[in-house]
Amino acid sequence: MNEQNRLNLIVSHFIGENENLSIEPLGKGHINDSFKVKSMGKEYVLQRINHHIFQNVPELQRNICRVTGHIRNKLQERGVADIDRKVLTLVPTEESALFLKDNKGDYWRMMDFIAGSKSYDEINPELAFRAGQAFGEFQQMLADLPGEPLFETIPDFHNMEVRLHTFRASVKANKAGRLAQVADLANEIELRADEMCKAERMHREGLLPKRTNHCDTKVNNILFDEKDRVLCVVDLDTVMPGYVLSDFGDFIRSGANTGAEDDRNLDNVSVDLAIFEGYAKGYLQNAASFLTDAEIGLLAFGAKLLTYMQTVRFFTDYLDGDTYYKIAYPDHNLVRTKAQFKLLQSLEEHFDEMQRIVRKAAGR
Ligand code: GN1
Ligand code: MG
Repeated sequence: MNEQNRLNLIVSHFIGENENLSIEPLGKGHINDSFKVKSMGKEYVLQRINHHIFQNVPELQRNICRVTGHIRNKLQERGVADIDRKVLTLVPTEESALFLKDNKGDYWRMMDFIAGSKSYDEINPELAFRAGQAFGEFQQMLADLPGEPLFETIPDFHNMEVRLHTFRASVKANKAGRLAQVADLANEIELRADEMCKAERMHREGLLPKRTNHCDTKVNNILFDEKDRVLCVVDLDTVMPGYVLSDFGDFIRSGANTGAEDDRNLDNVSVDLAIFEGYAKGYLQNAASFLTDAEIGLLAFGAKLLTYMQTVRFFTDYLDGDTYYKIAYPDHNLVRTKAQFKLLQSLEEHFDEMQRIVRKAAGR
């Protein structure tokens, strides 16, 4: 069976047999494969879930179902209009399952495509402000999620101590034989390791709580409408308990970079403080009411932490021989590592300014 027929067949398990189906690749995610499906005037997103990374797909999908159900209820209570564009809607299979496992062992899910939506890889300060409001509100809405804590879809996902442990094991194993040319960079990672494990230490001392976080607040995981108003937060695979530093820091890492995540030209890469300020103001407008002083005091550090963590993650994958992230060319993970490290250096340079911006936006 060719790939197109295979996709058609998979889609039919969710929405039935269909003559006039169009299925096209969608988006730039590094992990799952996404497709836009059009059928009888309706649009959907079909995704092949990377089950090597998300190893418990039933629990993953149950998380998403709980999260979207809870948000939907909140929006209904508030009398919000146009709810179907403000929260994701999963499409079950014809057997009412939240995913399909095919005969090749691949896992699939479908959801409604949010009509008239778009995302950005680069934004301006005003849109960063709106994205900040949206992620602050997202955390706020999930603060009273009933029932047991969400399942950790990737154990220790944003645990810096564990990430460093894995990194060191990869350095030691040097599986792809790539270490010699990047030894200086490995040294730079070690120089910062102790500082970057601060959040884990503070958590153990009871000084930093875990809350329900999105854990992938990449700038392109927020959808805007035709007038650039925020519609919806997407990519809910990693919603789980974590530190708010994650949701603050990962947006800065991805949205407040004057260059690209994988820029070869390091001169392009630096922190854009106007975007930093926009996001901080928007986020704190909604989150200042529930954040502790300690959390607010750590937000700027969160930007460094998530950028450092991403440097370590790309670096680890490069040393392992590219087994985790999709790559477009052989040294892609090294290019990403260097670009993230350059951003980290810029964040370090501007740290005092970032602290001032956060303090002013929080009003404390
Ligand atoms: C991955 O799926 P995507 O591209 O939104 C990764 C994030 C990284 C990001 C780096 C499950 O996100 O944690 O920050 O790449 N997702 C997972 O761009 O590892
Ligand atoms: Mg993602």
